[in-house]
Amino acid sequence: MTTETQATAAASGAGATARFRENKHFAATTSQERVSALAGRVIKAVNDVVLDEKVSYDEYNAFKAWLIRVGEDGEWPLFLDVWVEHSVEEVANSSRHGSKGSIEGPYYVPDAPSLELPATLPMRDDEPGTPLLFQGQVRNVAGAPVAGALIELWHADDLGFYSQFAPGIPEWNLRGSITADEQGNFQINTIQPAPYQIPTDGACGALIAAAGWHAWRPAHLHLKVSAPGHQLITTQLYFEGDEHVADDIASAVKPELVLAPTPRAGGQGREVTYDFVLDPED
Ligand code: MBD
Ligand code: FE
Repeated sequence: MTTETQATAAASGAGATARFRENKHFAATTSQERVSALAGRVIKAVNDVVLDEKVSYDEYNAFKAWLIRVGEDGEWPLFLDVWVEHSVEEVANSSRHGSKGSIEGPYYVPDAPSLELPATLPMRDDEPGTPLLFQGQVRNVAGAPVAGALIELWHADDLGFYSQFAPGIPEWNLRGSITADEQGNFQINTIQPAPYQIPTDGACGALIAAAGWHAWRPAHLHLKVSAPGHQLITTQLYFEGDEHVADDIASAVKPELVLAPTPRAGGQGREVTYDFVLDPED
């Protein structure tokens, strides 16, 4: 039987690689000058490390073998999103005045099912985990409600696995598209996700083990919030008290993004309110 606990790096990596190829359209407009400048700097940075650290042939060959394995395991999306995307996000969102963004990571899937308010994310009858009511309002930078904003929410389950990237989970489990009401308000019922561990059996896990690093991201909700006339924001929200909030391997936590849920009034589980502020389109 296929279960979540048999998720492998190669399977989730292959899924993330295939997804990326399907979804992404990148600018074919990068000029020769820009390619030369960026590629030249990356190559020089690597050469500088070789010379400064007096890298041996054994180390060079281990590096070459590891790079080959990253591709074989489908882990280029994972590697890049864990160790590089945070600085790209910092550049992209540096002039925003509204809510803080964070990295998208490798496990977004567009067109998740549309849910009515109050929403409940698709989940199994016996979905493990603490129930969480996530609610709030979407506003613009002037403080006015943004009617009908679209909130896309996706997150890992109580074992830290994502639907469509680990076996044995229903297709849209813990993924949904929610339209806020006329006042920008939304209410979404879900479960609290578990911390996420980088797969230990792939190339990224091998690097982490060889370097003696830890392999954890704090538990997180992934979100994309958008509305006509406003800039889409991609972000993540974390949970106070999670030991990895202070040392996320993907360097994607910001203090403004840490939630402090409270026991749910008159109900099970916990609840938390978080308001999004969208920047106008430029
Ligand atoms: C994740 O769940 C994630 O959000 C990122 C950024 C990288 C790896 C796994
Ligand atoms: Fe994630």
